[in-house]
Amino acid sequence: MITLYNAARCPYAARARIVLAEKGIEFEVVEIDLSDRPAWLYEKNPAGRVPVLEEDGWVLPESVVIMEFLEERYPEPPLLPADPADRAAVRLLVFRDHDFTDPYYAFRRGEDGAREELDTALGRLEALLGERPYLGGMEYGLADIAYVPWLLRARDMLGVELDGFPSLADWLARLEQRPAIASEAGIVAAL
Ligand SMILES: N[C@@H](CCC(=O)N[C@@H](CS)C(=O)NCC(=O)O)C(=O)O
Repeated sequence: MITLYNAARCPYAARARIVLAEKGIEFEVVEIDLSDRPAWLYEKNPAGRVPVLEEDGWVLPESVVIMEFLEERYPEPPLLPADPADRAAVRLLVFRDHDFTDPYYAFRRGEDGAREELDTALGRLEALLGERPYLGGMEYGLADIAYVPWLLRARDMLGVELDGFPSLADWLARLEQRPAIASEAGIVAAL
């Protein structure tokens, strides 16, 4: 049985939630209050962070590693492309997620100049999505799942309009047609 140590507000945990939902995996959720987290969480993840995935007593932290583990453990439906070069391109995009998340958090903290930096980061995604339907290429998958939690939060919690980024807005609208992403959008709306 799979257990997800989760926090609804956490975009990293959202990655695990979405992959689990896309693959139709049954799992239990243990919600962690990060402002008063239990001491035992450090036994599961010395960093004291969520998400943590547990499978029959074996624990795995780190959202990117969790996504990859789930992809290998439950290969259907595939969320990575078949071709090694295409897979590497997805992994590179995920590896560089901080190019988007750093400006996002700077904007959330209200730092000077952060809005411009966030717009630059949004522009990079817009350029990618002007060339292909999904961040990872022709098919939806882990690259989209890795970024969409921040896009939903930017739009729905931080009031970032996507009007100036039509390919990105279209990508987000297409993703929200998927039950796994619609469910995550619902979680964000309830925060
Ligand atoms: N690199 C980690 C980051 C996870 C993370 O930062 N989670 C946040 C919540 S969104 C957390 O648990 N924060 C608590 C803390 O930093 O003490 C991952 O990808 O899973």
